[in-house]
Amino acid sequence: MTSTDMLQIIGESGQTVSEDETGLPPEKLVEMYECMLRTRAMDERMINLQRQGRIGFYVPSTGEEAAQVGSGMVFGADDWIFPSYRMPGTLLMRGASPRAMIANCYGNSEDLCLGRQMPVHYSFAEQNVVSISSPIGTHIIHAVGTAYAMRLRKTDAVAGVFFGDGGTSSNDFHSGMNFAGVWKSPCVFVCSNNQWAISVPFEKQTASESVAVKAKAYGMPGVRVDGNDVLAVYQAVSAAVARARAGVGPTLLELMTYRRGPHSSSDDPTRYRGDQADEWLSRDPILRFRKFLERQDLWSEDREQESSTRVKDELNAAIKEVEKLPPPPLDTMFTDVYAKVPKFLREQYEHLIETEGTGHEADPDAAFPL
Ligand SMILES: Cc1ncc(C[n+]2csc(CCOP(=O)(O)OP(=O)(O)O)c2C)c(N)n1
Ligand SMILES: [Mg+2]
Repeated sequence: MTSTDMLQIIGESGQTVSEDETGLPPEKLVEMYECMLRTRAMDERMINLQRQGRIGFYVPSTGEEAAQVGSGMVFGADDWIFPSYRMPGTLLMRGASPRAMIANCYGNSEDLCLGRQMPVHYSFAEQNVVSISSPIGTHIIHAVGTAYAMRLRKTDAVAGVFFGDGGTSSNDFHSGMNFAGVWKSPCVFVCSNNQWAISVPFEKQTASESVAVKAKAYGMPGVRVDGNDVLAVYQAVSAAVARARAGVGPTLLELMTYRRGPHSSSDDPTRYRGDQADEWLSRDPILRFRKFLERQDLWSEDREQESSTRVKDELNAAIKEVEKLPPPPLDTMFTDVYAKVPKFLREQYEHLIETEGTGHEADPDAAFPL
């Protein structure tokens, strides 16, 4: 394969175009499909909430569901996930609860970060999902180090790190790839090449013919994958995880996909791009997988109706409940930071308790510090 060849299993009409080596049983295929539907429904619902002023910010991922769900399915419970901000499907597939994700976007008492993180910057300690970082690329070196630590501890756990095409221009991408190549850190680098880094197109991001080709310089395989083909993604990530787990070394995967929507709810892509997004509508990853399942008699119009109604009802019920929750208790600003609250924080806490309710702290014209 050259660095611009692309692994594809499902063609655009749902037909199999190369051997399906995934060995996934029918119930797993259906589970993946439903997770893709849930991811899309969540995207639509959350963007609407943002437009209605009910949450402050959201990062949509419509069109990238196969890349997310196909990779989320692969990693084991003891593996580590270092996600990017545009991959709710991976987290859902790993067992993260939609309710907790919604609570994070409201920053309320059920938010696992207790309102301390930006919306969409989830972390799920129980699922070994490390907190999403806003600075692009910084989590790449964390993943490489964590994976290496797993090896030192003589476990067979691996780390998966997810980033975008823009992330490959960060210093940390190169440092991380270099360290992982030299030390054979059991790490899988997953780049979702959605062609855009906010308003910067891929061809302005790099002079390389692909992201995958960059792997060669760091002494690891680089594989380009059709990121809108959930089975190709699953197969490529599985092979990379198996390779890392066996101690052979890291792999760089480039999942070719497209960011159909804006970068975030704060962005307006009509200011910098034409209508390529329309072209990608016909390569919709959900539609393609649906056609594949229908060819195998695993899906039907009736099942589609039942499933999408159920998924939307579940989301609406979760939103209704989460929206009623209060903000995080005030004292959690001070607790839950250090194992033992240090003296200076205790003093600040006591000062806050003294002043709370006096109106003093709420005076917008008061001199800083309040
Ligand atoms: C170190 C750093 N530089 C710049 C930014 C601003 N920024 C936020 S997202 C982004 C684009 C990232 O693009 P990509 O990696 O392709 O991910 P995508 O948004 O396409 O999923 C940039 C430049 C940042 N968050 N961190
Ligand atoms: Mg991108």
